[in-house]
Amino acid sequence: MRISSADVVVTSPDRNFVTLKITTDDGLTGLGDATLNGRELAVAAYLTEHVVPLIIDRDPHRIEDTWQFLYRSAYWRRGPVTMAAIAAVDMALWDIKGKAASLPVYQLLGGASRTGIRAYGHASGLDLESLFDSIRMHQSLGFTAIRVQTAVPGLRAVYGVAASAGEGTRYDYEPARRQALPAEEDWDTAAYLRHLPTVFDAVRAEFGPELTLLHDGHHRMTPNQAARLGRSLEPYDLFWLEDCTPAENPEALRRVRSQTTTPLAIGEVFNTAFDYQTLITEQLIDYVRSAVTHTGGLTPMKKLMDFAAMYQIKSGIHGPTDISPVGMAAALHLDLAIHNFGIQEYMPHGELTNEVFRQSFSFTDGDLHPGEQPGLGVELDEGAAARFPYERAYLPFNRLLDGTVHDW
Ligand code: KDG
Ligand code: MG
Repeated sequence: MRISSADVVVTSPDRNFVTLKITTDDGLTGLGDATLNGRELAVAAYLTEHVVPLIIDRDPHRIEDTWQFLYRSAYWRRGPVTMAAIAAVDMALWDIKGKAASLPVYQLLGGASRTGIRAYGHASGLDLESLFDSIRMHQSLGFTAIRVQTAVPGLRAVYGVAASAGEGTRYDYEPARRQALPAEEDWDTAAYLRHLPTVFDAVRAEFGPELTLLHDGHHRMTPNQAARLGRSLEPYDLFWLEDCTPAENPEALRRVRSQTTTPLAIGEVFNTAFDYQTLITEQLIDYVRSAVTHTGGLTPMKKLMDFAAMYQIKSGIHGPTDISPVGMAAALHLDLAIHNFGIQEYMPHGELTNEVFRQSFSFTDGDLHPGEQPGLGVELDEGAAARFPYERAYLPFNRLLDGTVHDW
């Protein structure tokens, strides 16, 4: 079997997605997700101009060799654009291998280690009332684990919080924000550190001790601030505190770790196992947050999770709406197969996205399952995709109250 063509499809049903479709001379097709939110066309061009010519006529079964070839032969290693492009090829080849073997990809990764994949959803609120409504809405959908993000008094627009309670209590990382320039949000760490523990206190009082709660700090704190927050949240028994400090500096987590027992998760902006080396070997984190889409695909993610397993570190694979259904399906096959699964993030996609990407994964009673279709179990409706042309969109950015640009 040989790869006969590879096409890059850019489509914007509810938001922008970049998908690689590989076709073999046997007529099998495989899909890979290459979506890099806010920089989509950079990956599309990298694939079309530099990667597609390299994979035509290769044997699609040689996944490891193709991965090493694309990673090492570029000379310029790592980076989100490169690794998203390699991930798309890798996912598409696993999809093809599964179809050729008539097996779902999780079977090729070792088979199921569990019956379902526990997922967490995103609740948010402008005040306690709307936050409680949002948590109840997620519980009614079946979620047993819920991320809690809240507005902060005095701040206009905050990461992770739906702009108004009437908006369906859903915050999205664009598409609502499709506009010429990035939207500006504002930030004040001191106000946040004062407010957040009071919100978790109220949530625990309302929902009791058993509901699994998570929180995302989205890279905004210094190590000292993060240590203080971790300590002040200890009474509320979080499943994890995510991205408490900016991810570029793994050493920052030594300080945080030594000061608090609140579990730590990091890695959604990482793109190789090397980014985790210190964090894993020094056991500075509890959960690996990488996306299969941004970390070079299933091949390196399986290795990364096996490495993490040696240090009792578990998975918490990134799954917001900017991961396409193809990237999501890849995550679910891995989640089902690995021993050290922790939890899976799940933000259901919109209706238009589900029209373009026909999926076979399911969500029942709080658990996801990738389904039993051969391969990844997602098919692209190219006719539907063509109805939604790319629209430039940016992620928001943050300014402190004095106007200084801050981490978003
Ligand atoms: O594109 C950026 C989003 O994927 C990111 O902000 C979402 O932090 C995020 C999360 O935890 O899902
Ligand atoms: Mg996050």
